[in-house]
Amino acid sequence: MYKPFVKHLENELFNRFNLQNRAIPAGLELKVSDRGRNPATIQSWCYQCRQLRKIRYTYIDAGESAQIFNSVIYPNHHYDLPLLGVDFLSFGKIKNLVVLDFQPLFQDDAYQRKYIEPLKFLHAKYPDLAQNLEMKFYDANQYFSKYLLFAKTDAETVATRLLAAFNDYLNLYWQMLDEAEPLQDPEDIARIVKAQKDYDQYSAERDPASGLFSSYFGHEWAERFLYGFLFEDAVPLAATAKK
Ligand code: BLA
Repeated sequence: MYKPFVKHLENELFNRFNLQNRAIPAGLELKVSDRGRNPATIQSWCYQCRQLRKIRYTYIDAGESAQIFNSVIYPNHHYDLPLLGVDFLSFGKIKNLVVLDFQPLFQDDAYQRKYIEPLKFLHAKYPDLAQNLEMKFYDANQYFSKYLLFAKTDAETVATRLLAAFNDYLNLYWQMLDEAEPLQDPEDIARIVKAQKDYDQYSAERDPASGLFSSYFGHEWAERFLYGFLFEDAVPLAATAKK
């Protein structure tokens, strides 16, 4: 269901950047579950280039029961740009949840004006994908923008509207990256390193997918996947407690 989106992202990335593979820890790049009635496969890809230090995307294919495309793009630490976040999910073809955002690292007004206001017109262009839903797992005011696309929708809308929206958001993101001036002050860079790390910690702790990973692939694999790949700069809670 979301495979055309993966293809689109890949084409964009390979056409625009000089990508290098970025290692995925052994055993995490591909896993097949034989647990449920429907076999589930989870596969991930990870790259880096001069402007982007981590580009990861993951596809879960559990046939009709689940199709999920998830991605985060982390700019190089010289850029304070938001992260590009993608989470497109379908369960049983009926429950479709799509989230697409420029995930802000900071919440001050200057940052909002610079990186979030430019999203306003795109957000307005896709009212069927911008439903102002309430968040249950995450705090909407922390690493989300007010112009995120967030919708519970039908397969028809996914098939006909989402690719255009995805393309528009991606293009704006590439444009911002192009125009961004790399920061040089070590203090600025340290602030970005910390903000990206905090994002990983927050996301690993809240991720509503952890139960889903456990149910398909087992708890141990799920924890490794979360802390060893998806949000590798996060520290598992148990480990912080021991310090
Ligand atoms: C919700 N994301 C979800 C849910 C799941 C995932 C299972 C809950 C769906 C439900 O309501 O039943 C799935 N999350 C994943 C998967 C991965 C993951 C498969 O990290 C990793 C492979 N989530 C993101 C990113 C964004 C994001 C990058 O990982 C940003 C665009 C958003 N996901 C997001 C939001 C919700 C969600 C906003 C709704 C959660 C809420 O209501 O608080």
